[in-house]
Amino acid sequence: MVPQAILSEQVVPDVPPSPATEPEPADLPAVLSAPVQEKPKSRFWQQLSRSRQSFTEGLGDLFLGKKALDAEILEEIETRLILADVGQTTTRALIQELERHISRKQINDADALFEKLRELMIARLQGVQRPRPPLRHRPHVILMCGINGAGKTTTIGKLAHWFQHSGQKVMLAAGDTFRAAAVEQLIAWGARNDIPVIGEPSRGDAASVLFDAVQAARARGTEVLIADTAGRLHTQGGLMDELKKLTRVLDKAEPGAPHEVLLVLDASIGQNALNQARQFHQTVGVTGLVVTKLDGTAKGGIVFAIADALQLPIEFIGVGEALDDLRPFDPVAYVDSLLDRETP
Ligand SMILES: Nc1nc2c(ncn2[C@@H]2O[C@H](COP(=O)(O)OP(=O)(O)OP(=O)(O)O)[C@@H](O)[C@H]2O)c(=O)[nH]1
Ligand SMILES: [Mg+2]
Repeated sequence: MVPQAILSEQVVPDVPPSPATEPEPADLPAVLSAPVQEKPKSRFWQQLSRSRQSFTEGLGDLFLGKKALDAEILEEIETRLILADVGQTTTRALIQELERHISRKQINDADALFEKLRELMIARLQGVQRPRPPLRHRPHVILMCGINGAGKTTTIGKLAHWFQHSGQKVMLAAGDTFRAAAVEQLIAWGARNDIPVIGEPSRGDAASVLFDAVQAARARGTEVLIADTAGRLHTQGGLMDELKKLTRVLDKAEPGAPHEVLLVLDASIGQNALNQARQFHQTVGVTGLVVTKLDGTAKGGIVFAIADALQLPIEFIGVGEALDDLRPFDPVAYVDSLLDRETP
């Protein structure tokens, strides 16, 4: 590529030439007449900017112009991974794999090292990538759970939009009966998506709301029913039992339901997400994860720790508060956005 500075020197002179001397565009060599434009970065790339910074700050300089491999490079990579909250275990494993490739002379320069790091990171995430489960049941019932403020209700709003966009008829169940405001919040998401919400602010029993919602979904031929639940700490035994009870009630209302239990994890809490996930999984059998708030955090590396430690499918990631800020998890796009690379 011709550097921008050289182009501007030749195409945009300080004093504009007179029209008589200005060459027609056709006379210019193709490379000079073409407007020089950097490919616009995707919204997703921009949303991951904080995590990307934490990954690549320093790394770029280290790789730039450096051909020989030395301990300094590996140490810097290790530091970057830890800072981005990849966690000790996964970081160690990645560094050891890089060392193995270096000692076998399979990697000989910094470029190859960077490429191998990318490959290893993608492979780890691909281990928890699954195709979306088919919608074999009508209604396909999804139960959302997670600690307070993880992003459950917001994710439901975005998920409803995603299903609708793929042509499904969706209904929501306001199973967070602890707070009247929670029901109102879900009703607002329902209105935004123009879909029905079962539940009223005054109803106090989550189990009966979910039961009624399944009946209503069946009666209306709804394809996907998404149930909200109250936030609870994984350490609150009574509330965790209540969550288990909700799964039993759903099964009674529609045998086999819930067909998915999605645990919503807030990426910005870093390593604490791991313990939460283990407890929720033990109690209700989580089928998949949604990792939220990846747009506001520098801890995007937590996704690798989650993948390694839990081996649960990461179904979606949340990268903002707008309706279309939920994305099916794509390991290649994710790693390339973190490492500041363009996905081929
Ligand atoms: N930046 C960003 N904010 C998010 C994302 N997901 C949720 N939020 C915000 O996080 C806050 C909490 O979200 P909620 O959806 O209310 O969380 P919740 O898990 O339902 O909370 P409780 O019902 O209180 O347990 C809200 O301000 C959301 O807008 C995300 O992916 N990115
Ligand atoms: Mg909520």
